[in-house]
Amino acid sequence: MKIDIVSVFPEFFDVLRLSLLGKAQDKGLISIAAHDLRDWTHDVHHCVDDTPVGGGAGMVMKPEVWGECLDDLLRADAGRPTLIFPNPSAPLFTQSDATELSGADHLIFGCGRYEGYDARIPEHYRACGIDVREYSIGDYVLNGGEVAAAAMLEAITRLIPGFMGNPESIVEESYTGRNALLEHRQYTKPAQWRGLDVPTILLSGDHGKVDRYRRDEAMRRTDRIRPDLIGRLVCSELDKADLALLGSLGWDLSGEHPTRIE
Ligand code: JD8
Repeated sequence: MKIDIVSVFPEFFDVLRLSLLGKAQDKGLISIAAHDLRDWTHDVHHCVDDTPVGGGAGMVMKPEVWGECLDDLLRADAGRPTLIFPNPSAPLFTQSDATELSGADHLIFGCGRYEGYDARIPEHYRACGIDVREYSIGDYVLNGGEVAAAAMLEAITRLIPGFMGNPESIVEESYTGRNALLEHRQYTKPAQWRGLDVPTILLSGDHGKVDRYRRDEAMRRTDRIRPDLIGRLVCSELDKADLALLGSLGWDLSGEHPTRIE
């Protein structure tokens, strides 16, 4: 996978040379290049922004500069490119999006700053037939798209086959798959620590009981912390123990998805 990142702070992405992302680059699984948007300006001040049309506070990123930059990166394309713009006013980026995009040939992240980028930038490239995505990473406001791009990039690349040392480690994770649940709590040695014990069942050596305990805990945590995820489960795909537990937690299981009994 080829990854280009455009930002007025390209040095922000030096961090991507660390840890697994660095190893994945060394293994040739991915290539990551961060570009300074100002390299595509032609004025002495390297201006990338201007006042909002219609008035208002702040500055908006100029379409001309983005257009010249993205045209160059798309021209040097390595397959079917996907253009991704972090944007707080866009749909939430999910594990499903990360899974889909982990199969992409070429990702180009466009990181905005100021009040954001001119809306015609994504509009233009969609009109050119490019796969353009705009995503938010959550309901809070950041100062720019760089943190969001790094988060999405990590969520995507860790799913690329060969990226994680142990592929099993991404199978049971939260938010993964059609019937996604939050993960159960994790423990390691020692079994007693500062008067706190690990759950006894985990020490039983009975893998069937341990699996059931972890599944029940995942259900209980999801019910408490993210009941919206319970509402997305498919009842016909749950086993009897799942259904019994959800019923005991106050969920109606008569429909396609669980609904909270009011
Ligand atoms: C891109 C500029 C800053 C946002 C005026 C503060 C994503 N979940 C998220 N929160 N914030 C962003 C995000 C923020 C950005 C840009 C993403 C480009 N800003 C702007 C609007 C209000 N300033 C984000 N993904």
